Amino acid sequence: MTERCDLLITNVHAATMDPSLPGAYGAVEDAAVAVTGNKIVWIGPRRELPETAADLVIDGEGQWLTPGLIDCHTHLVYGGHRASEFARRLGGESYEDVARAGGGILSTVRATRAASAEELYHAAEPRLKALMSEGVTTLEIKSGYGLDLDNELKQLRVARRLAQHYPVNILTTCLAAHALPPEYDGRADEYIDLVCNEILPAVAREQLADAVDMFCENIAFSVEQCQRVISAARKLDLPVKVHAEQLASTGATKMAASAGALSVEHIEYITDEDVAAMAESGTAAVLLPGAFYTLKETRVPPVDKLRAAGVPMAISTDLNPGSCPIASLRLMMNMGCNLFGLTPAEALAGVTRSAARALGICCSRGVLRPGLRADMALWPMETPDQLAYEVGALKPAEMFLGGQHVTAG
Ligand code: DI6
Ligand code: FE
Repeated sequence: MTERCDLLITNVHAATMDPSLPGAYGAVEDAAVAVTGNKIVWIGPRRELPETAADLVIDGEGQWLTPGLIDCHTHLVYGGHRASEFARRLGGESYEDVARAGGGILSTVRATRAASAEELYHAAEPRLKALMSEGVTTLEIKSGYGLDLDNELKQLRVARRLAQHYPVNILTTCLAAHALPPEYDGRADEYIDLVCNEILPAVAREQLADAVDMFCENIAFSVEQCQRVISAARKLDLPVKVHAEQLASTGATKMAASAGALSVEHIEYITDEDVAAMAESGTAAVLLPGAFYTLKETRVPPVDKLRAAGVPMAISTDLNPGSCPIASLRLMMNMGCNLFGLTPAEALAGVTRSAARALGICCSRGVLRPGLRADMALWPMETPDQLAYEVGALKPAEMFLGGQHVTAG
């Protein structure tokens, strides 16, 4: 009997990233992929494909097909820029010095509050297009530059609006506990009350966030304050993620893991015990080499230990105006290898399978396998190692979102 499907891609090599297949890429050479609706229905060696009729057949011309890339940690909706701070840091001031002097995140809060939703939307578009042009089919966008009810809602609505207008999946995260707004100076606990009792419930009512994040750091919120945010998120049935131990060891990772967080992010300063806690709870590590590079950090996250413990390691841009104004996930893959010691295959897993884990969407995305979404990128390359090795010129020849052809960026 002849099978039928909507889209059939043949004559491709597939880097499925399926861990149940052999090899670091779960590669299937000379493969075929059948798609019906928005899902993959068959994938395997072309010679094993059952007789199949398709509405559209694409000859992949021997190129490589990968899952669409996933940027699982961005702050890409914001007002203004911080070029002057870049110059100050080059002159010797640290990120913390600038933050404590009222610059840093708070400078972007002022610009984001002053911007209209329309202005934020237009400022975000080129950043989104830059990511999409490199094969990104799913990304996360955090709030955290509003720091009051109206402005947090404004940022999240802009993120949702981008998702309506661009062929890309966007998950949104409420990061109201990002920094202490100036009007709450000296009253951090009261600001956390506002986050827990007003901002998060309002965000949940409007279904504006898919998760809740917080900045647990000496220059931001304490472990106890973050625990309160996590409890509030739990009551609203929202999963949590934590910016943890980027600048110092604080205990944030252990707390987040024991609270069942989806991911902890940055984690340059985590200990062996923290790694064990993450392995135990299934919390993913999100590595952000662009922030490490921009801030000229020297302490690298313990990649060998995370690998040995089997903790999924995602890689992301952290795209933001302060610690990583770099809209290139492919450059982050390269930095993940060169700066943190990942292999090229781990770098690709970091922006596909493990990034899906960090977002809580691994049942639908991040791997090429029957039953999962047909979000895919086709690359003119000879080996998937090229994705971490080359930056700038290698772009996807074709991209598919839920089985539909999309024009990159
Ligand atoms: N960690 C980061 O890397 C970003 N936020 C955070 O909590 C930086 C945000 C910024 O500097 O604007
Ligand atoms: Fe961040």
